[in-house]
Amino acid sequence: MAKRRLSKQQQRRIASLQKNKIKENLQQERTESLDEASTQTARVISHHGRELFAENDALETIKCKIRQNLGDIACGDYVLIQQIQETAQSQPDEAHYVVVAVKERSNLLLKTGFAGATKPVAANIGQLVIVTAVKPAPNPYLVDRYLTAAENLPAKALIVVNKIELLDDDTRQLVDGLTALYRNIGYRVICTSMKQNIGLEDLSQALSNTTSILVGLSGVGKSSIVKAMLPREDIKIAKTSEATGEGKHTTTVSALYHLKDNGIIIDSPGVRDFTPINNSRDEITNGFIDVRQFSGACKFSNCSHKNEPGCAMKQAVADGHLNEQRFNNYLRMLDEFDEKE
Ligand SMILES: Nc1nc2c(ncn2[C@@H]2O[C@H](COP(=O)(O)OP(=O)(O)OP(=O)(O)O)[C@@H](O)[C@H]2O)c(=O)[nH]1
Ligand SMILES: [Mg+2]
Ligand SMILES: [Zn+2]
Repeated sequence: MAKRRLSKQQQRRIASLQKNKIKENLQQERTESLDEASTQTARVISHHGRELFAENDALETIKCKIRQNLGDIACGDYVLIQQIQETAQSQPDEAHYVVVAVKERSNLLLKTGFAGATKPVAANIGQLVIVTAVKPAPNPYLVDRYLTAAENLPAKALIVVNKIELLDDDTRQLVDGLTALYRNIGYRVICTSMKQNIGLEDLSQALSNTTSILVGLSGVGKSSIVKAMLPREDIKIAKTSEATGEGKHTTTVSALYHLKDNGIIIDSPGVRDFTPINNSRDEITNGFIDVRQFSGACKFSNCSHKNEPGCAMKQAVADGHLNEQRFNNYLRMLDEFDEKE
């Protein structure tokens, strides 16, 4: 995991090197003629520095060390693991398996870590569940940034508004507006309360038959959702600050759980902020499902959608076919991208 700031070009180079590394590892896996009997595929359920827990086809949890130079490994990755020969010095609680390769992934959710470094959050994701709450209050720009990440993974997106029993006159307008906006552009929004068991059936059905990851601010109730679905699991939940409603960053590593109806859910640590890793302006456009349908329709092919005549997007806003807040968030994300490049 690089701790220094990387340019876009470096990031792309690293991504391509990592791809080659995966290929090499798979090649190695073929040529090294590993002991077939002791080698198996498993899925990473949590990852702690130089060790991880993986789960095999029989749903046994296996503690593993990680062979060096495998590149990023994330919760949700499929890995090839091999049994280690026990020696007289082996400790009873020591890992008896080693990860020897990371299988090719369908996608990898990254976030911007400290000082601009990228950090893997989870791999092989079918659905991004963007969890918001009445308290701490939802931030539409954060939701839009998560939605661009979902569109570009690509993965389905689902928006949850939790703690709905706390709605009062002050918050109702914001929450109703948000719910109507995202439903209008085609996203599913489920309002829930883990305190009062509201929306659990809808949520449970929306989480079936795919791997979902719960993302959002600290304290919105991501772990509480997993706990409500799996009451017997030992999942840490902490009180939010009375003053600000902010969470205390209780969950520190992503972890994967099995739900009914073939649902798999990954609980992830809450964020203060999330910046998707966009590699081009086109990716940002692709991230806005309502905006992208007007792309290519502007008079000038290099339209900045700001002052040019014949801008199809601005026209769509004027005609009420495109939500102004979404359009402004789109322009804001483009500006932030240009500043970074
Ligand atoms: N009032 C109310 N509180 C809730 C609800 N769901 C969760 N909470 C509370 O919100 C607080 C934070 O819940 P967590 O589940 O730890 O939040 P989180 O999103 O996992 O937080 P991080 O792990 O820090 O990212 C806890 O005190 C929960 O009891 C709800 O529906 N209503
Ligand atoms: Mg949590
Ligand atoms: Zn335009």
